[in-house]
Amino acid sequence: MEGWVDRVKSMIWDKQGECKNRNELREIQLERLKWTVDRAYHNVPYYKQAFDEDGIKPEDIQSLDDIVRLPFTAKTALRDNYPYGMFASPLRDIVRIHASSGTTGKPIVVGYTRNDLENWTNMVARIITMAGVTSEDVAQICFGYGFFTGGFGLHYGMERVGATVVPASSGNTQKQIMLMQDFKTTALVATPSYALYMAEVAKSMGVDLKTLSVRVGLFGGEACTDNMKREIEKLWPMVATDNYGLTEIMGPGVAGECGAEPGMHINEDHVFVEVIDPDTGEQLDYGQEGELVLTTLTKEGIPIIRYRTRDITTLNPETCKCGRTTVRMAKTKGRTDDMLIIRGVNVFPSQVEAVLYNIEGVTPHYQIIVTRHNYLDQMEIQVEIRPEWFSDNYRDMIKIEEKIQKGLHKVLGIEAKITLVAPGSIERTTGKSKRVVDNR
Ligand code: DLL
Repeated sequence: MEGWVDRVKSMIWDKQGECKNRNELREIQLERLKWTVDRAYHNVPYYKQAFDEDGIKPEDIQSLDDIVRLPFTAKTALRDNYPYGMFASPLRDIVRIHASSGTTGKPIVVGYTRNDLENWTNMVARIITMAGVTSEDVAQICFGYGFFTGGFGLHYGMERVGATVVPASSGNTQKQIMLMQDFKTTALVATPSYALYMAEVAKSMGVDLKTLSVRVGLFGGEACTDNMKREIEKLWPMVATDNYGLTEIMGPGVAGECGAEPGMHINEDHVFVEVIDPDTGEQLDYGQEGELVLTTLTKEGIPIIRYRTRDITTLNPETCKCGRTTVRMAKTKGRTDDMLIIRGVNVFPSQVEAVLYNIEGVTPHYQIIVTRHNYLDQMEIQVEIRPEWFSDNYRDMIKIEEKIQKGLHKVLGIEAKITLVAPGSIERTTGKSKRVVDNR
């Protein structure tokens, strides 16, 4: 154990940045916060108007606690100011654009200056090192390259660490498996649901995953729950690590797991972190569950103040065994906008998932379908049965359905219709999975 902790401690990309004394870190944060606020106020008309409406001036920020006086930024601000309205730098200084499509309307657009790209690359390099990847690794990046920040973000971080990058992008799954065999890939970068799908495809190709060289997975872009992690580690010969980020703030590189203790270290010298009560907007203490709110501290292209991520988590400020002093965020419970209200009960897809994972015979592939009949919400959960459990015996199937129903009732206190579906019938994704279809 001691040897292992020493090994983890030696895997720090930027000791100065990641293991700072917290008082020193707070001083740097304050200086950077003042710079950010000033930049936003004087260069982004949206922020000038928002500050003026609240009667606040950049000079009012004299301590980190003053941040609560600043207005929140919501996704709509970026959407309403499409495409360049939130930029604080002239386009001639912007060297890269990324965007997040969302489901409706115009995408949100973000721009990076050269310095932003440099910082981003270092932030991702830290997370990659935390996960245990080094210049000895061959990293296959199966995130989409393009507007999505996943592909390019991990790509540049991996290069900085010195890993051999295989920019495979997403899709063409059989070829991905072939590349992994031939290139002796040791690090897989993907969404966790894509790793599960890849395992199925490998099986159908007759490839035994245990014969591959993949030893570590860097998963992000969507939740990698503890259950998903266990399932992936059962199927693949790898340790699955989680990392978190979002386009509005930067992309991947906001936070990542070191493996020494639970939680994802937040790159706090670049991002100021708060958790708030999503209903009242009040800042919560460490350890209390609420919505993650992030403020960029070094971004030139598009500074963002108090961004409401909608992701639900808790923060832990204790120094980690790995030696890093940065605050850790817990795996997210879900998004406030993913939360379903079914007949008044709050339901997160992650709660449904946790029940399913504990029932023998079902797969992690499921979808929640919500409808409304006679003013009453109905929740149906379609879940795939494992091929070896798939049977014509009606009774066997009913037994599994009842088990799921009971499990859900225990956790959520509501009734759901369970529909077992044939193996392979729920749509697979090479990117982020879609768990909920709300037809209300
Ligand atoms: O998903 C950035 C990213 C790419 C992070 C690759 C990590 C790896 P967006 O497409 O803007 O950006 O989506 C951001 O995805 O607010 C969360 O709801 C969710 N998300 C991202 N990573 C995680 C994670 C990228 N590790 C939104 N756990 C965020 C849970 C995650 N949710």
